[in-house]
Amino acid sequence: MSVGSTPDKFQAANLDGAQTREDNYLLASSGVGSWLFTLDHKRIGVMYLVGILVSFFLGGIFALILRAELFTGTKLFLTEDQYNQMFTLHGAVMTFLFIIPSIPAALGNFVLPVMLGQKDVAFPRMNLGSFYLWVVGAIFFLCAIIFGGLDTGWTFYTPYSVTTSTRVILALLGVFVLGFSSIFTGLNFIVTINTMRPHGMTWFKMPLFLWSIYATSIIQLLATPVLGITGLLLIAERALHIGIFDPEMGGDPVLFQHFFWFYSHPAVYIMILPAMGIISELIAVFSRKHIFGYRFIAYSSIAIALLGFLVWGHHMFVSGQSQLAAVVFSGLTFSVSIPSAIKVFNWLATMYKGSISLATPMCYALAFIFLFTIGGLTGLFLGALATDIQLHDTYFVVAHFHYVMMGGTLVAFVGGLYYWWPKMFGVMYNENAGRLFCLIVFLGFNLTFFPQFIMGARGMPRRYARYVEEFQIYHQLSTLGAFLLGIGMVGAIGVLLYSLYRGKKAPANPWGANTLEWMCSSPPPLANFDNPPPVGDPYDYSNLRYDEREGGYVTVPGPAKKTSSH
Ligand code: HEM
Ligand SMILES: [Cu+2]
Repeated sequence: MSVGSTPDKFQAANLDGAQTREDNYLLASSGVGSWLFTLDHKRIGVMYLVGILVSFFLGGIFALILRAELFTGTKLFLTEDQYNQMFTLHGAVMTFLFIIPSIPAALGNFVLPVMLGQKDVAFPRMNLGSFYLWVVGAIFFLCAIIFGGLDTGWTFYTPYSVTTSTRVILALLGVFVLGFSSIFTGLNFIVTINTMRPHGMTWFKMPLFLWSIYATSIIQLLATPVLGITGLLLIAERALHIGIFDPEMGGDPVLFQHFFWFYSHPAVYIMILPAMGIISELIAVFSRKHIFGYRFIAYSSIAIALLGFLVWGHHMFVSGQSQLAAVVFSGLTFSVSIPSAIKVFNWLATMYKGSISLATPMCYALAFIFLFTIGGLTGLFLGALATDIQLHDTYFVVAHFHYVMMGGTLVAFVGGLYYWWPKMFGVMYNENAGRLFCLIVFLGFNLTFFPQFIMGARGMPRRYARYVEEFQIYHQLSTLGAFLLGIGMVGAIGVLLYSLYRGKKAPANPWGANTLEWMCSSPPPLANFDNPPPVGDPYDYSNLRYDEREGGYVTVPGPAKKTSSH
């Protein structure tokens, strides 16, 4: 491909390092108002990032409180009621405020238009609107926490959620508003990808991160309304005493579970698909090899999105649904493993004989593959009808979903954050510190959650504040791991924040990637590109060469040259 025609302007802007205000979206205008009313997707992405990290911090504190209480089987400092509230808030904040919006709304918002060589998303006002809906939803959550708490679990299972005196309605209003935020983001991304791909970027020249965001957006659009309506029904039932889900009033609690999981199973793919998209980018770039099986990875994102709609009943094997339904849901559940496994095989094949560089984002990508594989395989134990009867509602489930959500999505999010950080803020972080904290996160994570598989398989139920002595050793390992993990996470974010003050100036293309966002300066100018950048194969690295003077990669014209590994 010919990227030799990269406009000279960009090169010049990077080389002398003197950016004007227009060359840098962070400086383009100043004052609080210029951020709060901005329509620039990059600034909206940064605001989301701040909000999401604050939520993560809050959810993390709740988690450490829970784990500390569980250090012994008897009461330390939480009553049973307080314990119930604590695990509910931890789960609800992490799920609704952090992990669902994390990659699409923060990183996606920043990266997607630049990856398309565009100035912005299709509907910039709607984009800002969806950020403020997120803020309003978060405020409802905070109000629920402050004015009486919530103790239903993040799943709001009926009939308990109809009868508890905690603030179910406030929390549900929060979920409802957050749902609209998610729908708007998805809609915006679908329209942007459909209508704003630059000349030459056919569907199959689109970076895989964008494929994964597209598939995610389809789920956000189709599944989220079901959650919103379920929330409204539950509010109506509590406020007006209409019997919908509560059998006391003639309602059906299993109906609630159907509605809830019809959203919430697909929602787990809202969490994991964008993560897989990031991993595809990282594995190719840091192996300096063309991604293996591009089309399989692209199609498998869509397949996961569609199959994900058919398996919700695997959360309900013990709910009293019909035997036939249970068998069918169990069978269908296994079908989702196929496209997931395809991705893992393709990542491994990409790395095979690649020239692998263990930069921090790549360390997170490798951690992802390891942890996600464990999470996915243990999902099969849960998806198989017979084994799930034993494992249902035990710590095995807790371990499973933390391996996929935290070991998967969160690890990919942090990897992606390290990867795009130089682009976002124009500074390089300290590699050795980045790698060190990645290792601590990895070790802390496994120490926290691996013992939970064992205690779950031995019968330790989830959501209990007290337990018998037999389980103590597993809980203690898990609690120690959680604090190690906490140190790792604070360190990992700290390394990035520190770079804002002390980091070296970032070149346009520090990693030698070939997707379009690396063809504008770091940080990007307000309008991203003066001229649309030329589009080529996003995974062809043959024309990129490391340039000492630039401190990053530059595009060289002409036939393939051997690339120096970073
Ligand atoms: C792809 C990423 C995945 C994510 C993010 C994820 C997330 C979750 C979450 C959050 C739960 C707990 C729900 C609750 O609070 O009750 C859960 C449970 C479950 N997961 Fe996954 N999961 C993933 C993949 C899989 C796969 C691949 C399978 C099967 C092939 C699977 C099978 C199950 C089953 C059967 C349960 C219910 C277990 C029970 O409650 O008895 N999951 N998962
Ligand atoms: Cu599920």
